[in-house]
Amino acid sequence: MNNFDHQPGAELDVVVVGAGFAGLYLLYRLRELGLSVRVLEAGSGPGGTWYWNRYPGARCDVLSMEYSYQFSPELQADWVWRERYATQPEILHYINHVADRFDLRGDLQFNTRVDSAHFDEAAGRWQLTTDTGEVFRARFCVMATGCLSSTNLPDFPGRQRFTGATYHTGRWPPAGVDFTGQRVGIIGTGSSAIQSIPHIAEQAAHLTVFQRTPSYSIPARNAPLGDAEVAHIKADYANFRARNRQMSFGVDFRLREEAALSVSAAEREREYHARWAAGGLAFLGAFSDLLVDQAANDTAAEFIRQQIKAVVSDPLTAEKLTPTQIVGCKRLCVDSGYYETFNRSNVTLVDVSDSPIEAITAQGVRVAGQDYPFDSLIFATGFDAMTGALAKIDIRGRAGRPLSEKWAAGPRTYLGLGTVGFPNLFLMTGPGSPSVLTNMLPSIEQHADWISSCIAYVSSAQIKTIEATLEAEDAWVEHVNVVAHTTLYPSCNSWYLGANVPGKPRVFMPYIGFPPYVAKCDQVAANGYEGFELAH
Ligand code: NA7
Repeated sequence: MNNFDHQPGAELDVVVVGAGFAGLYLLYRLRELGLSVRVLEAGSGPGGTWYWNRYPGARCDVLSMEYSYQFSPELQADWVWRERYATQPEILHYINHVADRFDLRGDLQFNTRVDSAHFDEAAGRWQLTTDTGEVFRARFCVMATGCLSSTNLPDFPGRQRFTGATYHTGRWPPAGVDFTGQRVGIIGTGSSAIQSIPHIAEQAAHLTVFQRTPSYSIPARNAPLGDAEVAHIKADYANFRARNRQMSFGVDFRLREEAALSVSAAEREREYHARWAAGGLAFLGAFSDLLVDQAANDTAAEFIRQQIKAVVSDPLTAEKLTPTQIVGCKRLCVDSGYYETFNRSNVTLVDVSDSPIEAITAQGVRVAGQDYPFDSLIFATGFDAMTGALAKIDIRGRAGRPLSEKWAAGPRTYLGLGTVGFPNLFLMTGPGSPSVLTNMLPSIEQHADWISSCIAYVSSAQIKTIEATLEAEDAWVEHVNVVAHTTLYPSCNSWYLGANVPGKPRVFMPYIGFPPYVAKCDQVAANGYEGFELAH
């Protein structure tokens, strides 16, 4: 193991940006190679999205026995998850445990935000500057900056005028917030809002929810993990993991092979009821064609609409909460008591789909001429997903060309791992890779394994630079797009498409299909990194 003690201005083999799940595991792999590495992280500790998203009720929507590293059999044998779906504090505890257990902290530098990353063509080095005034030079630069790390805060007129407290779910104060006795407003009804609303409603004197688009949400049915269930998985963890890696999303949705309309209406109803009762994202595995056939999707959507109607007592509120779009097109939410919360007398739903938020005033929020006064206002308005964190860094490649200029019409990558004009730069779970349409953990491990093997190969073969070819990149971008258009995903205004951020180019960013993607990456490596130019 290399315990490289970084001196200011010293040359590194690799500089990694971000100490979330991706940055940590990549560091582990690169250290095994004996490389000098520095991981730069804006937060005061490891965890990435799990460091920042501390809002009440924050939880992963992938089962904890799956949402964890698999690179170390000892780690996965020893670690004990307490609940089916892990809470944010438990996940953060796990990440800190991993940092300690594998002695990673020596190469992690916190409270350091990377401002720029420029490729010095003459020297063949990346040079990074930080908000701490430091400069780092390295042969390779890896952006492990996360898919959901750059918050989206819409420019509501008058936003600065509000005199009460404001919060963004993705930048929650570590000490937590006590809303007892307060009038609280929350803008947004995506996953973060759906998880936090039931908790905030229990504390606040009154909670007002501003909804632009209703989301579909499936009950989590969270519960403590039973010893027998854990023992069963742990007895054969490696095969459990191997099986799940063969699933399209890298996670077991218990996919049923029939098409929705190939079975009787009664059978469909039975299946949906069973999935609703079991809870979670596996609802989407009810039939093989829910995400590719509109008529099939309609049957699932209609089932969920009926559940909302059955849970929410006030018919007008139920109607407002009822989505009309394609289910699963925007990320499906997983909740604990979300719809039930609207039966509380201290919760009000305000539909802003027809009359957008007019202004934020000193006292609160104005919609359609009506003022809603608050003590605290929460923005649950999501993220500039997948490209947002990269866009915040001044990244420049050959001839000083900014990445923002190259990606002006949307991100262009080869395999989501590299981009033409930016040699020796790797992206982890970048646009064009399966990333957010998978269980992130196996995707992260697959990328870290691939990138570290690639760096080992390039270093041992005395190759100076590795860079995607334009031909390979163009073909991959086209392929990602073609695959996306065989599904229903591109048909709604989701963050997968960048549609949630005004002015962001509308491009479907994740690659759909984990197993074919892994096969392609393996084939590229086996063929001497085909599609990349290796320059001596
Ligand atoms: P999401 O899912 O992007 O949700 C953001 C919410 O904020 C969504 O309901 C938006 O409505 C709403 N929003 C955004 N801008 C506005 C404006 N200008 N006015 C009113 N409402 C607005 O983010 P989350 O943090 O909840 O979840 C992100 C991911 O984290 C999630 O998918 C999981 O993977 C974990 P819209 O739907 O755009 O009409």
